[in-house]
Amino acid sequence: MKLGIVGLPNVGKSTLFNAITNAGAESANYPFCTIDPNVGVVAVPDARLDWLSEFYQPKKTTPAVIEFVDIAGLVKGASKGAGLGNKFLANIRECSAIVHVVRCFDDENIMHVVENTNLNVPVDPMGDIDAIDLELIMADVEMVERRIKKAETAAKGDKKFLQEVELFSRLRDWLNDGNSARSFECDEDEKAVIATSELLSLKPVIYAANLDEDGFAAPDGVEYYQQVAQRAAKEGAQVIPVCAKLEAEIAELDGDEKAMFLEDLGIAESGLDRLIKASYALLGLISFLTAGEDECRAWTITRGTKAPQAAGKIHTDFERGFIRAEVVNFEDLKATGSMNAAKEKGLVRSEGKDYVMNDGDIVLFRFNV
Ligand SMILES: Nc1nc2c(ncn2[C@@H]2O[C@H](COP(=O)(O)OP(=O)(O)O)[C@@H](O)[C@H]2O)c(=O)[nH]1
Ligand SMILES: [Mg+2]
Repeated sequence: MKLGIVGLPNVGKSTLFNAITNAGAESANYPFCTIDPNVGVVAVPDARLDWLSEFYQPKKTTPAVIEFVDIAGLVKGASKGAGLGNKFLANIRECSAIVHVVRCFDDENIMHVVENTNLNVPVDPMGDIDAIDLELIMADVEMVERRIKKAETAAKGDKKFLQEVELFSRLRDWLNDGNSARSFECDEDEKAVIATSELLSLKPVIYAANLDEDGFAAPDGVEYYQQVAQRAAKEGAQVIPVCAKLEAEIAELDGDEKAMFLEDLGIAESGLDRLIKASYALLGLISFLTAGEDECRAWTITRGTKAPQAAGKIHTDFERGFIRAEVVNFEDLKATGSMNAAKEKGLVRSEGKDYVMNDGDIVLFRFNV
């Protein structure tokens, strides 16, 4: 599952992407952090995995990863073919969620452009968000129009498709009013139908508010940031303050240096780490862990996954021959200090095939094939 980094030109997308890719390179165990120049794989920061790795001193530590794509070329008019236009929109279509970078810093040396890439206009986060949203919405209108036509044709043979015509017509009107598909109100069945249409403005979004260093140190006092935060709150979306330039510098530091640098800045966690974690959550992903002297590892599953399917992430045999899972949640292990102590306290449970995995479960699967 990939996240697309979108935004107007010069808002800091590539700077942020490079920071992300560098951070990936730093977590030594991931050999190919850049698949192609615009796609980067990054380790998901996980204090639990760090703790386990410290505890077991394994030969290998393997983090969970997610992919980011730097999607360049979006300007106002892209849905009509301006900039990289449709190519850009196709790139977003392949992503499961969107990180929308919004420029929240002034810098007279860096042009702020919205439509004409030669025309410098004042920094305006709300205008930027509207401009990008509108491109996604206009692209969606075209998709929905096509869907309506198809349903109309199908309805000639089977009346049940009239419902689809009606639903997508309502959605088209909503989009035409400048609203995102995300905020379209309908019942669960209708939602499921709309979900099959791969609309851009339906994808979940996180706003990355790109501030300068001073702004990043105290984002709540920055007017630009407040605007984005309010907008995000209204949409039920998250906003993460970042300073792309600073993140790029932080990403070049190793573990201890990084901790010291952040402490100097008075922040507990880099914006990038927060963004990566929030992105992971936005995709509906959680991690379970396996731990031992050979390897400590975080595995990615979607929320709601049951034990046998989680086992299948490790090996298909684990799923096929699943017997039970021995589970202790990380917090219980940490509190008791060791696996044996956790066992003595009865905190290591034996779970069957209907067990729904929790984030941070440490698991040993029993199987027989
Ligand atoms: N002052 C300042 N400049 C930044 C920041 N982030 C990016 N820039 C600069 O803005 C310019 C455009 O950034 P870039 O990442 O290439 O933007 P993109 O077009 O969105 O990919 C570059 O010169 C960056 O160095 C920031 O946080 N503060
Ligand atoms: Mg760029």
